[in-house]
Order: sequence, then structure tokens, then C-alpha cells
Amino acid sequence: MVFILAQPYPYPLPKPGQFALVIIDMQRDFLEQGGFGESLGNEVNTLREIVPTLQRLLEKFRQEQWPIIYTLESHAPDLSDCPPSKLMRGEGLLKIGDEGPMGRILIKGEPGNAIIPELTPERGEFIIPKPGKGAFYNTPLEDILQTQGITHLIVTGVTTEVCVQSTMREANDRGYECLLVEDATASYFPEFKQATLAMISAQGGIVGWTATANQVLNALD
Ligand code: C5J
Repeated sequence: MVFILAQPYPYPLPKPGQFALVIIDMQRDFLEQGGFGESLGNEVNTLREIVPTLQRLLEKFRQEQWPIIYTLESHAPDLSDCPPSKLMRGEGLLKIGDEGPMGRILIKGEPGNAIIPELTPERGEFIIPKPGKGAFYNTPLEDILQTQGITHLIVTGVTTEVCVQSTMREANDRGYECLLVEDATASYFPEFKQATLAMISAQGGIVGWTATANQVLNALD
């Protein structure tokens, strides 16, 4: 069996096909000016440093034709999948559904809702729009994982303490073995990222494992 050197102890990798790369919400809405992230008052460039690392992981998974799953935080144009509580949140000028420089904020099909061009999904890769922060609520993710026989998730994306952590916690409760790639996840708040990494692997891996992209790629070679 192959192991990834990880925190809090080596992560056992199952057979190829049984683990997937999960890329959470690497959307223009979070990484570019004029999107949802900026409308909440965040400095969006903070998230861009993980893009080259994600490209390296993607290249390996594509080369080997291993499963790749993207998520998008995304709402229907009529906002029927957006609870009023979420709609009201935030103190910025623009709220979900409002017209911004990249189209309507966080709305399916709008330019700002797309994955950033550097990471554009390719044919055969799964793309899961999700109305919540976690990737299981009101999405086909569980069905996809079951149908594909995927048991282990290599998790990446933004933001570490919100959508990434919500997804990982729920995946853990559903019995998936999750590893968060430390340098392929980012937050607008570096201290929140560090705290999340620490709490994931604390107490003997209470939520899962963490490792660097090099540790992951070394084990996969
Ligand atoms: C947030 C996300 N932070 N993708 N979404 O609202 O983490």
C-alpha cells in the first residue's frame, strides 16, 4: 500500500480510481475583482498564490486519468435555492443575485461564477454547483462518489475555513477519508487557514489529514 507522508500520521492511499482530487470553488467570484469575495470586503489576490500548486496537482491527475471533481458556489437565476438568511447576509454594496462587473453575483452561468481560466475543467471532469457552503447539501456529490467507487478525497480550494472545511467535515461524517492539501487551499484570513489546518488533523485526525502538494505528488509518482 502507498502512503502519503501527512499530519497526523501517514495517509493510506487506496487503488487508483478510488481517490479523487476535489477542487472547491476556485471561481472568478472568489478570486477576481468585482465578485462575491470582494463584495464582502476581502482582498481577493490573497487566494491566487495556490493556483500554480493546483495546476501541478491537476496535471498529475489528468495525466493518470484519475477522477477530478470541481465544485462551484452557485445559485439558480431565480434564487429559489438560496435561503433568505443567506441572501440577507453581508454588509457590502452587492449581494447574491445583484448585477456586478462580472454579471450577477454567485449566479449559475454568469461570467463571475465560472472557474478561473487557469483551472478550466476539461471533458470528463465532474462539475458540481452547490447552493450551500458544504458540497453535499442539495447536490449529487454523494451519488457520484458512490457510483464511481470513490472512498478517499484529496481536498483543495477556497476558502479553507468555510466551504473547504464544511465539505471535509461532512465528508468525514459520511465515511470518506479526506486529506487537505496545505498549499493548495487558501483563505482571505491566513490565521483562519492555519487554525483550520491545525484543527483538521488534531486529536489523531479528528476530521482527516493534511499534507503539502509535494508530499502528495511524491507518493503518487
Ligand atoms: C465563502 C467559500 N467563503 N467558497 N465561500 O463564502 O468558501
